[in-house]
Amino acid sequence: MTRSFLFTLLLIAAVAATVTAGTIDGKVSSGKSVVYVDTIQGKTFPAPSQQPVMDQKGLMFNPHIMVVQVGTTVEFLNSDSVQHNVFWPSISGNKKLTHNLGTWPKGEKKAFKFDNPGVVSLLCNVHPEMAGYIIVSPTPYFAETDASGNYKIENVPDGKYNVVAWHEGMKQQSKSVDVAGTGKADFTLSK
Ligand SMILES: [Cu+2]
Repeated sequence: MTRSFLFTLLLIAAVAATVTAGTIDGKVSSGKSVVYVDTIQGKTFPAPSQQPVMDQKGLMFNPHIMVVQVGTTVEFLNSDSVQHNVFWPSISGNKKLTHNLGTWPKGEKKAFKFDNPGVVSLLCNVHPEMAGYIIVSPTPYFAETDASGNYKIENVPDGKYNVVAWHEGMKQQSKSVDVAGTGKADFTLSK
């Protein structure tokens, strides 16, 4: 490797670090929520290679709420000794995106790739009391709040974005945020 090539690499790394250094933070009312940057016009993102696991354990979806980037493949695992089913009636109310993954026994899993952003309401037709959520974010810029509602979205390039806050059982809310190094958005959600 020549010295000038190395220098160019360092320069590229430095510029990249500067460009991706931004954050959006704030607070959402009422407990655990999900906050994400909505679709950015003319921008797509490569599908993540990570495959998170949505477990069914103790007759519950675990985690109860999961947030992933669009294009993510989620593995649905059954850790109980009873059979579980996984289906969703819609994604963000769009019934055309309904899907039934089937029913399977302990230790087996099935994968599904989420190519449509939105709120996936997970249900099990064996146990009507079971419910979970996968929030499919259109961008890689998302975060879950802590229990008191604080969140921080990292690595957001400078720009103007619509930021969405979602909470189970509440009306989701969208706000315009300018990020110049940092951006801030607080949300008060209601039913
Ligand atoms: Cu079940």
